[in-house]
Amino acid sequence: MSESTIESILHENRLFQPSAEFSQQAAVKSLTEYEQIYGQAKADPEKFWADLATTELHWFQTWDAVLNWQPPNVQWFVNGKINISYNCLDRHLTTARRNKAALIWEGEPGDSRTLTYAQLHREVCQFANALKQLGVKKGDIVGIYMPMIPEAAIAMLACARIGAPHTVVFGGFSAEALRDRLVDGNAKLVITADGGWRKDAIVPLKEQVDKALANGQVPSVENVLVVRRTAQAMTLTEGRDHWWHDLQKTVSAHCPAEPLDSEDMLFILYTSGSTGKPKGVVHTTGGYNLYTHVTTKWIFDLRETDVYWCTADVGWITGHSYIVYGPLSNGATTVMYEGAPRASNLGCFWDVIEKHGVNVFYTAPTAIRAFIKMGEEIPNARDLSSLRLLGTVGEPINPEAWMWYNRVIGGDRCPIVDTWWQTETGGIMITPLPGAIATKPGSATRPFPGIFAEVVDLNGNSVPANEGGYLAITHPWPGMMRTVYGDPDRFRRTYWEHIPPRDGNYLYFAGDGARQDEDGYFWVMGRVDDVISVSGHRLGTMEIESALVSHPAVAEAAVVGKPDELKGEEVVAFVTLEGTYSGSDALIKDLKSHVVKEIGALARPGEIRFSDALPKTDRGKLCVGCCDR
Ligand code: 7RM
Repeated sequence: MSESTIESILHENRLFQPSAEFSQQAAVKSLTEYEQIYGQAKADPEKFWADLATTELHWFQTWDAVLNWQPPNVQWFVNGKINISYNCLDRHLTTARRNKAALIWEGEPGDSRTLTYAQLHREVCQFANALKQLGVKKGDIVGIYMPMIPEAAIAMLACARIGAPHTVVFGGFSAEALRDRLVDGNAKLVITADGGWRKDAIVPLKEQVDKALANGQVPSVENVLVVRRTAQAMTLTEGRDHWWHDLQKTVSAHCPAEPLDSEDMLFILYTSGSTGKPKGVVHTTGGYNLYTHVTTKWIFDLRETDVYWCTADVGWITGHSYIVYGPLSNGATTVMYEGAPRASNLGCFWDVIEKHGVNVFYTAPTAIRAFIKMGEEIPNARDLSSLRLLGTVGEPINPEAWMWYNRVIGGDRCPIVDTWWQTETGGIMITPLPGAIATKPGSATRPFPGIFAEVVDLNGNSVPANEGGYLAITHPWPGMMRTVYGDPDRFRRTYWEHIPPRDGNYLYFAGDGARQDEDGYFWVMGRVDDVISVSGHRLGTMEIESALVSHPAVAEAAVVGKPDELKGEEVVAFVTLEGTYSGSDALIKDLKSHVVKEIGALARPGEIRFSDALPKTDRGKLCVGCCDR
């Protein structure tokens, strides 16, 4: 964040009340109602979640205990039996939602497709049977490396249906990054597409999978299931690779959802941390289903006829929770868009809103800042009057961007939900409930009912209003991550040991700095660890440093985030070279492509500087723009 942004966040006190019209129709209609619900949840959190689990979800069998909390290990709805694919599909088929659009897909270049709940259910069942035919069983981990096409959601739901945890790897990650994640997760099968569209170009996804799997680098993978999307040239390896459209002809559309244990693993999603390789964040079935369901319902305030659009990629947690699981569990119509704003089509987002009459729109501050730069004539030339509610996620939103979003996109009539949460939290944690909580530009406002957040110091003491500290969550919640896959010790160290327990009560350390103002509103300032955020994407500085030192020319590397007007932060790398190398423009270019090859384009350094030596702490650790925490 720039100093002027920090300055404006510190002095921001404009208050925006939802209109009476919005509040009257909202799920939660007033501050009093929010406080009443929040109070009930506080008085008896287990009853609060259990009541919602009963009224909002289908269970094959009810639970013996709501919560088993043995910090840092947690279980929700112990021994309950549930299937999130059933909750997202089957239960809607016996209602008027059967022939309602579940998924509206807007593809590049110009394709589109709508799947009703009945059609989506059928495809998911077929896909699940194809997975079974390829030997996938309950508990087997399935890698998904897909473009933004309906089959990405279908594949996730098919895995969930048979109890095979998925691990979705963002299609912008490199073959190397994909390989590392498949190895860590011991994936048995990979689902991919021949290619995908990314800003007017085709990304050869299948080719990347071939590279990742080459020379037995991922011995656990037995089969690759390939969806045809771009129809470009590629090769299928006999016995290993299968076209989805071939298998689809052979499989039945009957596949009952497997009753799973509430704590059966639903997915692993890798996210960057301050040290080492990305962590496999583990989420389980029952708690995650409940948490994404209820947050979607109250925060996005969905009505039966709404068209809802979240612009994230399914490769990130936002896509998991708020394109796929949360909206479908609610029986909503969710839009999935394969494209992205680009020079050749600056207005594409607004075209999608106009074409499909989107009512609720959820995007990232980095996108909003890019739109501001393109000029308001572009959205002004489209009909955005269908919009009723706007949301943001991923990084702090600067008040100027908030004001622009409110006026130009929201026409001064749509509440904005600035939602703070993380891969680890499973769902949104701090956010306005749009009919109930007045907003302040740049503040995520107040915790969701059932979430207990505080700003504390490193001893776990609450800090006074308007003083900075660490954002912590003081009680378990159903959507919380269960562990780091294969590394429970790292889970404990990363989230539960920075702050000592208070009277035996463990606090979740979010890794963000924050303050609470005099009204109790939270202002999240950004990461306090060595994680940087480039266009809202989390990257560990150490990951990029490791990528750089794996290049033969590099002796040492130190990476920092530099404030950037559009991207939030930009990667800047300082490197020292091995004896025989000297710095040149050609080497800079080469090092940048090396990082792209090792991690993906999102990690490409904006700047690389050569240096004779790098600063070290007295214990010999590299220290550039960091503290020795
Ligand atoms: C959902 C997601 C998590 C990190 C988190 C923060 C930052 C996210 C906001 C935000 C300020 C927000 N998951 N962050 N939302 N900061 N205001 N509304 O982004 O795991 O990829 O990133 O993102 O630093 O710790 S994530």
